[in-house]
Amino acid sequence: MTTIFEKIISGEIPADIVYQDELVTAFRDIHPLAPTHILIVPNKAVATVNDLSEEDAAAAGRMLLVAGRIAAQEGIAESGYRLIINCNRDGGQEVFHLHMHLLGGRRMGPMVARN
Ligand code: DGP
Repeated sequence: MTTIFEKIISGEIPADIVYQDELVTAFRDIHPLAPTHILIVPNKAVATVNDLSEEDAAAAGRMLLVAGRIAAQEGIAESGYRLIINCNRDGGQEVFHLHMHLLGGRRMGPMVARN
């Protein structure tokens, strides 16, 4: 099933793209939860972390490298930031195209809400 992120990667629908290469694309979240809230996604449509295979290792690694580079560009590398990947229902995943949230520009608070 095609997700909105595939259309962003291909340029079919607009997004504030901050980085793109042959493996990954990064764009600003439409509903930012912090001054910097960027999504980093593999260009290949992988639904969740559960669906990653060995052939996706380069893209998965690139997501992490790009996160650090973008954090530096955004001026939050030293102050710090949080990287989040939600998976399926309990993780709170809404869009089923693997994505890493890069959040920063303010204190992020507790890692997860206590129930
Ligand atoms: P998650 O809950 O981890 O699946 O997060 C999905 C994120 O995707 C959520 O923070 C909002 C963002 N999002 C959903 N639709 C769009 C869109 O069309 N454009 C952009 N830029 N972000 C979107």
